[in-house]
Amino acid sequence: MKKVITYGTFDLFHYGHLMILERARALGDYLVVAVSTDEFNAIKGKICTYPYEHRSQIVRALKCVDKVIPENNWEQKPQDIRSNDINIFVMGDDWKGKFDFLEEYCDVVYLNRTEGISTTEIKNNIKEFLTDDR
Ligand code: C2G
Repeated sequence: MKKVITYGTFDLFHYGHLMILERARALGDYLVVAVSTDEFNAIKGKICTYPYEHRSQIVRALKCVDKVIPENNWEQKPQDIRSNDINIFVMGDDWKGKFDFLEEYCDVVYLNRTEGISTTEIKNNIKEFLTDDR
């Protein structure tokens, strides 16, 4: 069984998130997704709209996701890879090169991001919509 892992915040879940998760899952037979906790997002400098409980529940509900674990810090990846018997680590290519050190533990694959959508763009679109209304 080829096991894949990927990490992310997955706030305001959107098509780009779905694409990376489905494409990550398609590289193997089992997908583990580590969802950033609210505390870790504070360290990443990200303020989430949805709390961890909701973000992880949405990810867990996807057909392509087999297991969800919390991402509490930057340092847990090697341990996650070992304890989940991971064969492939996947991230979007905005992270290209940043996780090459994990090649000591498993294959590292960067998949190209889905263009034209991001949590930030969604927030900006809503802001524009609301100001247009006034
Ligand atoms: N993504 C994508 N296309 C988009 C937006 C996001 O492929 N249009 C991918 C990102 O490249 C990432 C995943 O979706 O692989 C999750 O993105 P975020 O929720 O923004 O996660 P991030 O803040 O990058 O956290 O330790 C790693 C971090 O937890 C990653």
